[in-house]
Amino acid sequence: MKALAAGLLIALLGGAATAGAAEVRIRDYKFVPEKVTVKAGESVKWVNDEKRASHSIWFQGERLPESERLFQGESYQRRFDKPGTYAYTCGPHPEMKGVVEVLP
Ligand SMILES: [Cu+2]
Repeated sequence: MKALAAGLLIALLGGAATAGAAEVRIRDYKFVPEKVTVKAGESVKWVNDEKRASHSIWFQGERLPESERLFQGESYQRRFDKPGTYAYTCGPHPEMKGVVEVLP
């Protein structure tokens, strides 16, 4: 039990210190999961699993430029320093939507 608690603590500390706290896979023209939650200072990584479609990550509401198009196996990562709700879409497929919730 003690070892488990220590392991959990290490996992939590590690999560805060390293990038890539959450991962979103892109498949079947969807962001999976559609909503992820991270803490301020953590990053989200998107990976395209599609064989024949390229996608992008676009936080249009913040007037940020669209990410590069991701082809199969390619990824994009963004760090979130401020708490809030960040909605995004895919540039070429506006019907693909996702949300990143950033907790303090
Ligand atoms: Cu797309």
